[in-house]
Amino acid sequence: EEGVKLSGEPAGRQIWYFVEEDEGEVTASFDPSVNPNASDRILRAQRVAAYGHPEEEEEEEEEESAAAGAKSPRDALRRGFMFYRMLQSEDGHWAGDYGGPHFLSPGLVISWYVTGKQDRVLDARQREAMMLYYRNHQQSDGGWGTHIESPSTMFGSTLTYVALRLLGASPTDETAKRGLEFILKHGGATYTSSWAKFGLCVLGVMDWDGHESVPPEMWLLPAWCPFHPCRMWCHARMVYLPMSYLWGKRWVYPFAETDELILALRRELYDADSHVDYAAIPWTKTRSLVAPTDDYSPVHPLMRFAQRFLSWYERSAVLGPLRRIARRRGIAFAAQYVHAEDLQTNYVDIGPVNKAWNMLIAFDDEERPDAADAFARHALRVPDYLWVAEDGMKMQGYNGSQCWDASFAAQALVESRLGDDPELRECAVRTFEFLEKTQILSTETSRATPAWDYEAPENRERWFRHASKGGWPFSTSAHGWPISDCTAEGLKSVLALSRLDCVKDAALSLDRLADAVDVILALQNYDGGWATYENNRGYGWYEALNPSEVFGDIMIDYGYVECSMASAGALKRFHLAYPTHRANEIAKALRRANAFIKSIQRADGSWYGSWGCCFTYACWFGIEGLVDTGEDPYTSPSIKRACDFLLSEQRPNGGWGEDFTSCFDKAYAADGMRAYGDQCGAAVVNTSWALLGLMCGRCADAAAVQRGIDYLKARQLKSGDWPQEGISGVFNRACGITYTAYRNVFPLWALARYVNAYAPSSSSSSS
Ligand code: LAN
Repeated sequence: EEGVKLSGEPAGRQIWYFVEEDEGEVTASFDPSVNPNASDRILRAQRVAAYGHPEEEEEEEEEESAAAGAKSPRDALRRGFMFYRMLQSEDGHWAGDYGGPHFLSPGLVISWYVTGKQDRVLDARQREAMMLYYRNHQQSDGGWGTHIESPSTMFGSTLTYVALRLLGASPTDETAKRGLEFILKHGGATYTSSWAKFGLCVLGVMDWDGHESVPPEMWLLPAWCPFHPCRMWCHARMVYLPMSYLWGKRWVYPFAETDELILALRRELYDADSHVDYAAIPWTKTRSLVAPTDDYSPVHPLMRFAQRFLSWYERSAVLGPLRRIARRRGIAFAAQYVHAEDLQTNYVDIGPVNKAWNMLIAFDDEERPDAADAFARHALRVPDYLWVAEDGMKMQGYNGSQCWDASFAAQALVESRLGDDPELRECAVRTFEFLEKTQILSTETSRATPAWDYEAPENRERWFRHASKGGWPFSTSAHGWPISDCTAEGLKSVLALSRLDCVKDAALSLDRLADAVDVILALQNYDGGWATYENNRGYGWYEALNPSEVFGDIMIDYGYVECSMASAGALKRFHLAYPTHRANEIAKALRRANAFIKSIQRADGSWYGSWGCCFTYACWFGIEGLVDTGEDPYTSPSIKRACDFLLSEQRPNGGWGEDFTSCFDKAYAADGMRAYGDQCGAAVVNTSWALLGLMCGRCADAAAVQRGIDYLKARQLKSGDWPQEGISGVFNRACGITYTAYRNVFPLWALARYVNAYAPSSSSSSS
């Protein structure tokens, strides 16, 4: 874009460009019934080719694998790293598919459509590849799920159908026809869930009367008020923010009344025979409708009451003049807040949902200081969210998982003791360089947002932000929102890498490490646990006000076993390296963390995983968290119970497997992975988590651990890669999300731990 530049991007930006020769690589032959998880074949093939993987080596490998039975864990480990290093980008991060949810790209498509279908937002190639993705993921009942492994929901289906039509599919198109059949069979679009209704209202295919109130006045409440949205979990807050602006204005696509496609959708979405008169639909009565397929968190009676109160407030004549003034001021505040979020994140925005709506606001709001180029800047950041795999082009759940994945790769590499190996040294150095560049620095030195002083206390307070300086983000420093466990894993990683000879001299200064420690210590909650981005600011009863229907536990930032283990572990490792810095506070923090982690252990010895699938993930965090906070693995009853739980779930073939339904149902889905794992229902990622936990807990059943390790070896592909099985990430209880790096980093890490820490006999057998 002429004249418009994004501010500095030190590392990690992932963008797909169309190159003529690649045509045809994204194919319609993808079969979701075999496995809806694409395995990132396009990227991986390109990286391996770019690395110049020599043909001879392939042959050598063939020979080697002929003697597969003799392959030791150490060989599997080396082979795995030799493969994984080829996927590393020049700047040190590992790119990968972070897709999974089906409700994200339709928001972007709606935003593209209502802002005038500009190619700079989505060009023809991207639109075509998106259509292919929708076609590839249509299920046998004609619908689409909330995410790739979910049964069809109205949330996924309505949004995808509308996006498909906006991108050019005709109503007689086979995919569109079957999609619409699903929607109508489930009652028509009035039965879709609230976030989908929002998109339909913006587009002009649902009346705003069919949408519950999202009053922007809520931002004007005093901050002490328990209902002030600053207490919400930041992701919910940042979604309801642009929603409040657009709802407050009852923003509708300006050409809705004359656009043929919009008029056609109004006829299609509600009734099979087009008998329903769109104008005659009793919208205020359809507001609260939702199909049973979508109703994961039924709206609580308290929220229903609040919604009725708000709709009375909306109609009240007496309150009219007051409401109009408050509305105007509320919208003005929301507009400024959206602008601040754009600046703080370099127009990336915290996530894909607010990205689409903030972009629309940048288009609409002519009063903001950057009005001249705000939309152009937003458009430049759209590709950051788009990813291409063999199933087509998708919008990712974030602008990538760069920092998170790199920190696991780093720790696995150090634990493997291969970091100084001549063949892996460069990989270690690059990983360190990436992590160094990705730490969020002070405003003056930040390479992310030089123009915006987000660290200034007045800005932080005004926009309800926690301190950023010293933190690490999940993706890139341009994104800039630090997270407790990303900061912690970042800190653990740079500390670990700094022990390598090849990194030692570049190690970070104590100042920078101490800044990270400050961020982590400040994020510990009164109960001793750590939440995700911020301290716990709200109350448990807030959940009764969750209006989303499809998601659970989104209203406040809770304490999680994952964030708590990571944060405590980082403090512990920092303390070992710098025993005098904030020593008393760290000791106290670790004691409180220990009590918190124990307090959330379940009766069966397990922990529930909120961000990975599921109990195997959380048990690893739980056990490691207890060990890091001082528990002796040989004597701790809590650790023994956790190990016993894991052992009781081991499959006969030595592996472990559970899938997304564990998270959804909050009960171990022992048969889950049968669909996309192996025939016994085991899978490499779950197996690795279970093994990491068991080995950290010094599990006495060495034979069980050995069988798990044999399983990982047996599942390794000749190339050194592992197969892509079921979806391994999750959020908000009800949505799966893809982590393509997990199938490499976790088996590698488990093998590394086995070889160097758990199985003394194999570690003595040379290197
Ligand atoms: C993420 C990704 C990272 C993840 C971990 C760091 C792994 C976790 O330990 C803490 C929670 C966090 C930060 C997390 C929270 C929820 C996110 C942001 C996501 C799963 C990525 C996408 C998701 C976001 C909410 C998706 C957009 C959808 C909405 C409902 C707003």
